[in-house]
Amino acid sequence: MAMDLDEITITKLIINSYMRDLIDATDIDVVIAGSGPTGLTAAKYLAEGGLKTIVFERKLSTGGGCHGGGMMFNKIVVQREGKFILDDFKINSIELEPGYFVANSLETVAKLTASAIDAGAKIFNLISVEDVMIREADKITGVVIQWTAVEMAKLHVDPMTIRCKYVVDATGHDAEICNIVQRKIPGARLETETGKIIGEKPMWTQIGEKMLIETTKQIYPGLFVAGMAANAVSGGPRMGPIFSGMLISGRKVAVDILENLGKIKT
Ligand code: 48F
Repeated sequence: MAMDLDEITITKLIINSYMRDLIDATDIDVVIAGSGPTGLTAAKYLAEGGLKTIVFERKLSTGGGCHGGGMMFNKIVVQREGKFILDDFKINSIELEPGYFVANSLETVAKLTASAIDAGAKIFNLISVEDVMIREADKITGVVIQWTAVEMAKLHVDPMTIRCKYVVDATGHDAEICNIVQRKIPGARLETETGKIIGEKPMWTQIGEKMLIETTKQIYPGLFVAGMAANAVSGGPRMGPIFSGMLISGRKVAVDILENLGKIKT
C-alpha cells in the first residue's frame, strides 16, 4: 500500500534539513566563493583532506562557465597535464589530437559537483558572497553572505556572516572577492607585481594556462585566489574553453591550504 503523504511534513523536512546545514556552515575551515570548475575542484580536494568546506554560489546551478563549453558547443578541452584530474573525477574524455582530451561539459559539471558533495563539501546555491570580515590587522576571517534574490531585487535587507580560516576567491573573470578587498580595505596590498589588481589580458591560451599555476596563491592574508579570478588579478591572459588550468588551479589552492593548516606535509 502506498504511504500517506503530508505536504506539511515535506515542508518541515526541507526547512529543518536546510537550517541544520546552514547553522553548521557558520564557523568552518574554508569558504569558496563560486562553484565554477575551479571552486568545485578545490572543494573536493579540501573536503577530502579533512577540512570543513562550504561553497557559496550566486546562481541557481553550479558549474559557472563550464556548461556552455565553447560558444554553446557543450564540449570542453583539457590538455595532457590536467587529464589526471578528469580521471580523479571519473569524467570521460577522448584524446582526439595528441595531448588534447575532449569531454562533455554537462558531464563535467555534474561529476565535479557530485564529487565535491561526496567528499563532504556543502554547496549553497542562490547565495552570494557580498563582503569579507576582517580582524587581527586586516586578516580576512570570514565572509558576508546574502540571498541572490535580495541582491537582484535590490532589497534593503542586512546580510549575515560566516567565520572561516581561509576564503577562496573562485568567482571567475570578475574576481569579486579580491575587488572587494582592494576597494574596502584602505592601503590593502595584494600579492601582485603592483600590489593592486592588474586586470585580465586578452586571450592567449598557452600563456594563460601556464600563468595560472603562479597566479593561484594567497593574495592577501586569509584570502586565496584561484581559476580565472587568479589570472584576472595578476594580469594573466584568458584562455577560452580549455579547462585544465581551472582544474589544476582548483587542486593547487586546495593543496596550498591543506599545507598551510598542517594537514599535509610539503
Ligand atoms: O566563471 P567561472 O566558471 O570561474 P572559474 O571556475 O572558471 C572559468 C571558466 O569557466 C571560463 C574560462 C576557462 O578558460 O575562462 O570562464 O574560474 O565560475 C565562477 C562562479 O562564481 C559565481 C558565478 O556565478 C560562477 O558560477 N560567483 C561569482 N561571484 C560570486 C559568485 C559571488 N560574489 N558569490 C558567489 N558566487
